Amino acid sequence: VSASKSDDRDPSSSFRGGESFFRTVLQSMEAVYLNRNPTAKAVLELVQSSGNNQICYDHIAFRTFGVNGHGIDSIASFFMDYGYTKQDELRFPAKKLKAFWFSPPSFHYPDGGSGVNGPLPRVFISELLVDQMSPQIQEIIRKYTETSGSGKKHAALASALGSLTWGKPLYSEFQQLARESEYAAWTLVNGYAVNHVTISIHRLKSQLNNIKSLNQLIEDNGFRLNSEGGVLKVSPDGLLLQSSTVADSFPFCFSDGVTESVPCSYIEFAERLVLPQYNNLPEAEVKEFHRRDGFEVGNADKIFESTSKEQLTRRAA
Ligand code: OOG
Ligand code: NI
Repeated sequence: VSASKSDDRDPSSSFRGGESFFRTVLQSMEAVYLNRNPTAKAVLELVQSSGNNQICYDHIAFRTFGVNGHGIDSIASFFMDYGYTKQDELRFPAKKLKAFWFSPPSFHYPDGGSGVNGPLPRVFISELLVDQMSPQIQEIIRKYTETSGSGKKHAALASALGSLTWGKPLYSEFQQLARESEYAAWTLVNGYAVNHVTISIHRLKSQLNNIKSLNQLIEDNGFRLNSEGGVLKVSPDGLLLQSSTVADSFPFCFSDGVTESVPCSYIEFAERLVLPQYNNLPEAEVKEFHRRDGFEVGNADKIFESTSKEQLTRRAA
């Protein structure tokens, strides 16, 4: 769909065929996400219907178990095969997590391309530092990752299909993980499913292109935003502004026959301000690379809470 005739003839790129496959995989990951997460879907439609036919994704995010090849690299390898570059590491010692973000290759994209057919998103992948968990938790995580066999080699496929690479756990195992790490419990039942997509707010065309107006619209329409540390997360340099909804839940059939509601995914918003050295550029000339890049530990630490029980059960304000 995405490769035009002139792209196919472009001798500077040996990648044109691959790009269309890559985007199709992203589209499948997105379809799983939109089907499972009614809030994310409704929010995307709301932003679109408010005058933004084109939506750019700032990034998409995944969670993994950092054990025996099931961690960051399992899903990162797919993105790196298609031209992504590994960037900075982020550490979250209290949550026993680490993360890397990956920058996209710069492809052409069709005019009017939106979402996965627009400029490619950054990718944010985290992993649970499994070795640092209690022996009981490690045992459960190792049991399921071992039953997945070669599943770690097919993380992207699992994400695109919306399927776990390991067997369904017992409800009691989910609860045990949740008591020690809500991230671990989330990953056990969601696997490689997209954790969130993030709308690039500064690239919106309407008056919604600042995060304060966007947050207002979201709340006016009855959606709840993650309030951890305040709704608006601001990096120390003041240039990366983020917010996110509270995750949806879905009924999960555990292997012991119990069906219980578990958290799934959320949608995030990011506004990247122009770097100080480019402040004199006319607005029409500002490109994405003139803006604050990367991620911020302090923001991310609070955004992780979008799937926490505390946020999900918070009374509507
Ligand atoms: C990721 C939270 C961090 C960001 O943009 O900093 C994040 C997660 O919830 O898995 O998305
Ligand atoms: Ni994010």
